[in-house]
Parts: sequence; C-alpha cells; structure tokens
Amino acid sequence: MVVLSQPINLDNIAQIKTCMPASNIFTVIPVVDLADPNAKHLIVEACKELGFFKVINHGVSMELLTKLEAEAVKFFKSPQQEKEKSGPPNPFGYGNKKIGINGDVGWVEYLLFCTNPEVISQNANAVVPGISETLRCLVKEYVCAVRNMACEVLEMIADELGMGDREVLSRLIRDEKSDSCFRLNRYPPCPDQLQALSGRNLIGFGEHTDPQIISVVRSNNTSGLQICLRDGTWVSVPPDHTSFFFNVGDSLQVMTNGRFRSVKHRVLANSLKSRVSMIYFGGPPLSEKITPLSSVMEEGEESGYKEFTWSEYKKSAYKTRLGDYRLGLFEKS
Ligand code: GA4
Repeated sequence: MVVLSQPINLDNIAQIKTCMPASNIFTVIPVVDLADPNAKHLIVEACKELGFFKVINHGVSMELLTKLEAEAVKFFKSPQQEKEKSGPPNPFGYGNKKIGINGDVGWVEYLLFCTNPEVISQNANAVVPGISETLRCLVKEYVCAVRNMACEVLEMIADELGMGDREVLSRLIRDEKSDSCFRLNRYPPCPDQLQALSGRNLIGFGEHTDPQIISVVRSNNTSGLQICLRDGTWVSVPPDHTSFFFNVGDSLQVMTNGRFRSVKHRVLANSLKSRVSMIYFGGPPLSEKITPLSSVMEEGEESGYKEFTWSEYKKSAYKTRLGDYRLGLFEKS
C-alpha cells in the first residue's frame, strides 16, 4: 500500500492520462548550426525524416531568454486567484490543466497569447488581462526575435527545396495578418506519491501535432518533451536551455505535399523539477490557402490534400481532441 505523507490536490487529476516511462532508445536529435554552410541541407533532411530539429548559434540573446523565463515564473508563482484573473483562455489567457475546449487535460498551467497586432488592436478578447507590463513587453520582444529566426529557417528551406522565391514561406508568418500565437507553459513537478501510485508518468501535455506552419520551442533545463518517430516509438528530447527546437506543423506538411512530416510530440511531467517552456507557433493569415506549393511538386504529381484555407483548418482543429489526427479530414482518399 502506498501511504500519502501529505494530501494532494486531486482536482482534475483523475482525468489526466499517464503513459509508460520513456523508452531508453538512443536517438540523435539533428542539430543545426545556423552559421554552417550546410545548414539548409540538414534542416530539410531533418524535416523529412523527423519533422524536428535543434538549432544552435541562433543569435537570440540569452539575456532575453533568461529575463522572459524569470518573468513567466514570477507570474506562475503568484496566488492562484490572481492567475485566474488572466483566464480562462478563450482562446487567449491563463489556463490550468484544461487544454482546449473539448475535454483534454494535462499536468500543466499556461498563458496563451495572440501575436497578431491587428487582432490585438481590434479585439479586446485577444489581450491577456492581469499580466505585468514587463511580461507583456518581454513577450513582444521575444516573439519578434524568434519570428526573425523562424523566417531565416523558412528561407533556408525554400532555398534548399528550390522554391525560386525564397520568401514564399517566411512571408506568411511575417505578414501583419499572420495568425501566429505564443504560449508559456509551466509543468509542475509531479508529486512522488502520484507517480508511485500509478508507476507511470503523468502526461503534462498529451500527444498532438501543431496545426500551424512551424513551431519554435525553448525550455529550461528540465526534461519532459518527447517526439514520436516514424515507427511509432517515443523518444525523449534532452533539454537544452540555450537552444531552440523546431517542429514542422500540419500546414507545412501540406505545403510540401507530405515531403515534410508534422511531428507528433508530447510532454511528460518530471517528478522533481518544474519545466518551463515558451513556444512560438508561426501560422499564416486566416485567408491563406493551404495547398502544396507548385514549386515543390514534380511533373504530374497530384496534391494529396483537398483545398482549404487556414481559417477552415483552424476552425476544424478547434473542434478536435488534442490527440486526433486532424489532417485526416483534409486528405484525398
Ligand atoms: C496545439 C498547438 C498549440 O499549443 C495550440 C493548441 C490549442 C489550444 O491549446 O487551445 C489546441 C491544440 C493546439 C490543437 C487542437 C485544439 C486546439 C487545443 C485543442 C484541443 C494553441 C494550437 O494552435 O493548437
């Protein structure tokens, strides 16, 4: 029998899924040095094989990363009642355990921000209330720096794939109407008792793919992130607080007609330390048609997907559960 030394708050816990401890399979996560002349090639290979890679030598100031992390931690440490004033996330704001609106839960609390200045200026719901001016400014500065880096990577991809116009992808997230967003997550340590009770890992953020074009993740040095390989094996990504991790999203998978892989990923709770992550999700304008780019298609090649706009895809995605295969509805049979 497991004896609980201190009571734990069981609010929502029964609904949070668990999974078997991580496999110890040794998989090398591709590392791309942005200053390497071969970077473009390595990025494209990683996008095809895994849909995931790590970027070093990125030029984003470590000071900015540290400051934003500290300000995020400050927010998450404030009293629950105070944090609730910044929620619920509909879709932007503070959320605790509940993810989306269709019943998903995880061992996580978070802040979701809209990064589109046009939407923020026109829609009061897009502004997260109750956060410090310092946090708001740091988020703005961080998003700008990370967007620039993401654009550089997208331009390398366009070059390597021979797209002709090297800004064909980066333009979509640089556009002032770009429907991008940003999230700060805090995964609290998983109480030992809970881990012992189940003998399994508690899920921080359930498995899913990102609907957007590209996502850029930065975290503190706490493990938890896992990616799913082509054969279905889950592997842990060793954390590195000085680097960025890039995920291919569903939209980029479609735009490359399936050459790139939108990577399934998840986060497991750590039993000892809290994990703090910040993710920029680069999305296109709402009216943008998401369709394979003619420049990547070979002669006679047909699109594997029905035609849809980002607005249609997003609407459909928000009706799904986290782990659903969202692109399925848009694939040609
Ligand atoms: C996954 C990627 C981003 O975190 C996110 C998530 C969004 C949310 O948390 O509100 C969604 C999820 C994400 C996809 C399916 C829907 C919507 C939760 C959910 C169950 C902000 C996004 O854009 O899509």
